[in-house]
Amino acid sequence: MEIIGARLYQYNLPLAWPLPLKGTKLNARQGLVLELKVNDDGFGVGYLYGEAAPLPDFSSESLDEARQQLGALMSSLLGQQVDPESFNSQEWCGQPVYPSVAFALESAISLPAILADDPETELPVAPLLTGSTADMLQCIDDWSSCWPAAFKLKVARGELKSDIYRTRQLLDALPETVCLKLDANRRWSVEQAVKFVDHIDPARIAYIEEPVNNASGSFIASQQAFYKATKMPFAWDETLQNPEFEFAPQSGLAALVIKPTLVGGIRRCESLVNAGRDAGVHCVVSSSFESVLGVNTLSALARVWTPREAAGLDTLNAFKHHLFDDSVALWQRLPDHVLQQMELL
Ligand code: OSB
Ligand code: MG
Repeated sequence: MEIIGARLYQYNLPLAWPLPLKGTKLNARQGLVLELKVNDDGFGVGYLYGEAAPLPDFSSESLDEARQQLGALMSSLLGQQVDPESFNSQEWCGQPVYPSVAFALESAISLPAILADDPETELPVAPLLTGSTADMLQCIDDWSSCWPAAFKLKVARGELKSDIYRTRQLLDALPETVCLKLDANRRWSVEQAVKFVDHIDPARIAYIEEPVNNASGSFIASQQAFYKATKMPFAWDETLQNPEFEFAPQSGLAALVIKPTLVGGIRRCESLVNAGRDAGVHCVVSSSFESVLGVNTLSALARVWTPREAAGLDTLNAFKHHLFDDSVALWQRLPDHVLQQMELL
């Protein structure tokens, strides 16, 4: 497949409510959409899309940095042959590529291969509980479809006592067969995490993502100390974003929460999925508040890599409106009214 054209667009989409991140609240989401015009041996001329949307507080790179690097890399790809099965942005570039940029490039170029493998089966998703405790209880009360195996809940954002109280209230409101996946984003001390676990029925918690801070020397050692003290399974999330991280099985490690926008592209994520699967660790493909374009690609990846695993893709509700509503067929150019919503860079 030859790359015969490339454009970069920037979107700015209002969010439905101020989205709490680590230090800030986000009112609008900005990101980049890469459009590649390609000439494929079998198909002919068509368009492929990828998204680079660094998330403030979570991504190592800023939007400006991603824009600059992606701009330079897409120019270097013009007139070049690439293989959708194996294109690796890191190898192409010969130096470190920002995670969001690797995701945009590798997902655009790999899209024909990903969609060729897509079983198009229905993907289980773990719904995200958001808003106030009352909002969450209302959401459970209003639930009318089949119950998912688990909901996801953020903890460790406020007082420990209110976390314990809220978690117990939600567990009481849910059917006994439904679990919670908790996410503490490394905010608890081991003592706090132990106290939390003491008050919660462990049978109802699938795992806690990165429960504790690095007071025990390293984040890895600290999560292990948490597990030793509680026997509550944990999951790696932030840890996977370290480019030096190499997978090793650990006692208590239940899952890898893999966010291609933050971890860096298809090839790296694919190798984590394979390593996790070989070790019998669950792999949960997750989003980072990308637009519907990025989330569609993540859904396809989840169906290909982990078709029976509940994915962490319930983030589109955070948007007031979407870039587009109908999905766009492979090779087709996005409609003009969609492209015109964005700034051409
Ligand atoms: O910590 O899991 C996180 C989204 C953006 C950044 C960080 C996180 C998240 C999510 C995504 O929680 C939703 C999910 O994982 O289910
Ligand atoms: Mg997490």
